[in-house]
Amino acid sequence: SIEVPKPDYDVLVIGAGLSGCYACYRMRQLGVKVKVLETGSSVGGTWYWNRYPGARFDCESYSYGYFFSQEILDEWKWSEHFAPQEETERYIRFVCDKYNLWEDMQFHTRVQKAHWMSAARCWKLTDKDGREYTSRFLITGVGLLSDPTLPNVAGVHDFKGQAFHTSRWPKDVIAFEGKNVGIIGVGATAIQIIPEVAKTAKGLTVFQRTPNWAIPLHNSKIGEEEMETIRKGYPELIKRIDNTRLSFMHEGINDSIWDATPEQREAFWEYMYAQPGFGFWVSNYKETLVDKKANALVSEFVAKKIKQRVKDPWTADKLIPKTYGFGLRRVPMETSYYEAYNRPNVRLVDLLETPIERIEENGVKTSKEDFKLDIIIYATGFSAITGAFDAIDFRGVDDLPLRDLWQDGPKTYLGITAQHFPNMFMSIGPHQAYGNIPRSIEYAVGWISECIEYLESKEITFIEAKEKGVQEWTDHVHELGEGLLSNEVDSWLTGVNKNVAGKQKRIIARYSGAASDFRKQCDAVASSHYATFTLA
Ligand code: NA7
Repeated sequence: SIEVPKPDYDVLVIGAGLSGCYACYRMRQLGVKVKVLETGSSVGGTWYWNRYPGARFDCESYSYGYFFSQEILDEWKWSEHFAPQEETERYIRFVCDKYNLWEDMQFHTRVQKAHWMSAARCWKLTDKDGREYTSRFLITGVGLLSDPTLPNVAGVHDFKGQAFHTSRWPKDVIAFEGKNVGIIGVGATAIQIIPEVAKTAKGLTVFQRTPNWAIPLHNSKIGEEEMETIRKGYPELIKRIDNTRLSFMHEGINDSIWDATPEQREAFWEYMYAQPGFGFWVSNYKETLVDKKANALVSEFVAKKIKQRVKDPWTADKLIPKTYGFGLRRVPMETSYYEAYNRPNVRLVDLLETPIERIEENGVKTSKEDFKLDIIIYATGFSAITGAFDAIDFRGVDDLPLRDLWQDGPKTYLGITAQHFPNMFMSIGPHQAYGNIPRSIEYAVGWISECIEYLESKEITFIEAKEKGVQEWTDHVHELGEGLLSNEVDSWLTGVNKNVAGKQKRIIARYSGAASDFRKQCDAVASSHYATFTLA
């Protein structure tokens, strides 16, 4: 018989973002040989790539950081309620320093292929430079929003000025003084960067296709004393977060909009609009995101706010979404976003009225006008959720491409595994509970680590999701999505990206039940010793 070479590693991890760093930590705790492969030059993932001006959390810093280590909770000081990118990047590096994770990480390594080798019972990864790596298990930490996309308009590569996608922002400071800048897109990213660019640019033109419903972030600094209070409150905060639907610190409420008088509603919304963070979105009347009439009322309130804040009535009207209601896409959180349009140097262009015809050497040409620009910023988003998987040639049993398996939408078991892809585990894969992402990551990576620990203890070298499990889980995820108004709207949450062939149609890409229900089901599978999997 042919001798099968021993794999290089027990576990390979793709990506050194929050998933990959934590997976590295857990694998080392298990005492297995692990290697993390990362495209970038350092750790951070989302917080490494998205270094555009204004990039910051819109989830409270202390609810977003890792919870797994008491030492980290005790030692790290957050300086703002919603920390900026540079602080978060520093935080992740601090964690890697603390647990000396660096030595098991390899940077400048873009994984291009991940193939399951049936005979050798291992994964073989190939990077962009043709180097190969093998391991018995594979953990993907490739992120949810990590595969950036440019607009599919003619001439994107013709522009001679500086052009950046927000998530491929250079490390050098980009000066906007004296420059005419164009920003394409008005998603959560654009809504963070627009007020920053507006401060110094000579001219800023915002090219908007679909307006979004944004609400104020109300960020503020955290002093020493407040940080002490936050630290003391961690146990309680962690408990609270465990029980909220989206793992944010904001809790859903049970109050019905129909029990409130118009005056009470108004007062409640005024109060919530003045609160920091996602509260207005997730702690609103219980019908807001499921009942069209209720949704129309809250949308009317936010529209009124936009009209109050934007002086020019044409611009205000254009900034108000007409095709979908408040909260049905991921709500961007803003800091003086609407006020930016009151500056004389800022202008909004409605692409629904006057679409971009092409990008030219010196700017953007719409159906009506030529805009001469020095800098173009593409805040055009990502091929979300499955995009980072599509970007790698994943092959399972019998060389089956993952892209083929997921052609009509993802099919997973627990959002963590897929049939025909043995010994592969996904941290925040499709069909997992999203919301406060590090919470999803810590759970998934924890589940995966315990699973690998069990397999090792029983000398089991093969685990694969079964067709029945995948069918049932995928059906379950689809059922949970029924009745949610957000699933009737095109956005990255429903897997739509008009710039990507094959992403034109809405899919059910995420588990939309409560995070605690998601965890209960995964816990039950672990308690059954993974009885619903094929083990060998
Ligand atoms: P998003 O939220 O996907 O936003 C992308 C924006 O870019 C959105 O306004 C798009 O308009 C616009 N876009 C995309 N392609 C085009 C073309 N071809 N022409 C004009 N406008 C275009 O990405 P973000 O980076 O802002 O945020 C992603 C998530 O990261 C965010 O939700 C947070 O969770 C963090 P459209 O709506 O498609 O008309």
